[in-house]
Amino acid sequence: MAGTDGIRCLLMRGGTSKGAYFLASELPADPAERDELLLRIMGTPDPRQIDGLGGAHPLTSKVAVVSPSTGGVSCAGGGIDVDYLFLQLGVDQAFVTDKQNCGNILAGIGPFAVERGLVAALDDRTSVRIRMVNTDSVATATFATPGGFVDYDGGLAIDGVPGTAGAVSLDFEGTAGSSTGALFPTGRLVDDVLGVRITCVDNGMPSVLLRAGDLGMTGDESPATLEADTTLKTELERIRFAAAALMGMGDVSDATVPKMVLLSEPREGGAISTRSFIPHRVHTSIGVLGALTVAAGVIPEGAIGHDLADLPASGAPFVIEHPTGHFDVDVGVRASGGSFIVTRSAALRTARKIFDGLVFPRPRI
Ligand code: NQM
Repeated sequence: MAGTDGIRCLLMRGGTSKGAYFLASELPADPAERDELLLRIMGTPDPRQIDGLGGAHPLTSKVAVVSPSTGGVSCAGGGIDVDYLFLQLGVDQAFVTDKQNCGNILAGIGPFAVERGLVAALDDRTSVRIRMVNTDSVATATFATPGGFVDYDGGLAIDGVPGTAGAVSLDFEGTAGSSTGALFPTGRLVDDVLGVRITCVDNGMPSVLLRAGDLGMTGDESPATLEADTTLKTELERIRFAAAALMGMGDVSDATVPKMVLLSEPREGGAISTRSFIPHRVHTSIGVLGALTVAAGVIPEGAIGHDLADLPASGAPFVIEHPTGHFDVDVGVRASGGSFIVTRSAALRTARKIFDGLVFPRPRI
C-alpha cells in the first residue's frame, strides 16, 4: 500500500507511449490522495521529471489504473474482464486528469491483466475485454499467449517505435461520441470559429480538425517547428476554447482535450497527413483514438479534410500519415437519416513490458 514502502508498478510501453501501470487495489482509494502520490511517483512537476518515472513528455507521463471488472455487459453483448482508468499527468505542471482516454496505453492493459492474474491466459491467444472507464466504452484486446504467458515479441513494426514486437489487436465499441455524446458534437459537419472553418469530431478522442493551409502552414512541418511557433499556438488555443464550448465541453483550460489536428494532403501514399497538438505539445506520431477520430471525421463529404483526403477503397486500411511515418486504422462510417454512424473502429498496436517491481515515490516537497 501507499506509504514509505515501495508500490508495485509495471512500466510498459503501450503503442507509441509509455506509462506506469498499477492495480487499483495497490493505490490509495481516495482519488485526491492517489493523484498526489502519482505526481511524486512520476516526478511531476519538473520539466525533466528527474526524480520520478516520467519521461519529460506528455507521451511518457501516463498512468493506467486497472481493476477486476465491476461487471456489466458491453454494447456488443459480451462480459467485461477488467476496468481501465487512464490518467494523464502533467510534466512541468502538477496536474492529473481523467478527462481523456488513451488508446496507446490501452495496448498494454490486456498483457498487464494477465501478468497480474486478473485474467487467465489461454494457450496460444487471449482476448481481454476492457471497460475504458474515462469514456465508459469498451475495447477487446487480443494478443499472443503461448503456453499461457504473454509473448511480447513478434514481427509487427509500428512507426514511432524502433524494431518489431508482438501485435495487440484492439477492437473498439461505442467510441462515437464517448466523451461528448455525438460523433459530430456541434450537430454540424463544419463550424466557423474565429474565422476558421473546423470540424469537431469525437470517435473516442474529442478533436478539432483544421486545414493546415487555413493557418498558413503546409502541414508537413516537424513537431519542433510547430511547437516553436508561438503565434500559431496562441491562435490554436483560442480556437480550442471556442470549439470546446460548441462541443459542450465547457472550460477546457485545465483539460488535455479537445486535441487540435492540422490536416493536409497525403504525401506518402496514405489517406491524409496529420499534425496533432495534444493540445500544447505536438504528438510525435498520433494517438490511437486520435487516429480513429481523424478517419471518422474526414470520411463524410463536406467535413474539413474530406477534399484533401485520398480515401481508401472499401475494406482497405485507412492510412494516417504523421510526423514519424503512418498509422493504419480500420474505420467504417455510414450515413443514416441525416447523421453518421461508426460501423467499426479497430487498430493494431504493440506493447512491451519494460520493468516490473516496486517504485519509491519521492518525498513531499
Ligand atoms: O488518442 C496522446 C497517445 C495519446 C492518446 C494524446 C492516444 C489516443 O498517443 O488513443 O493514445 O493524444 O494525448 O498516447
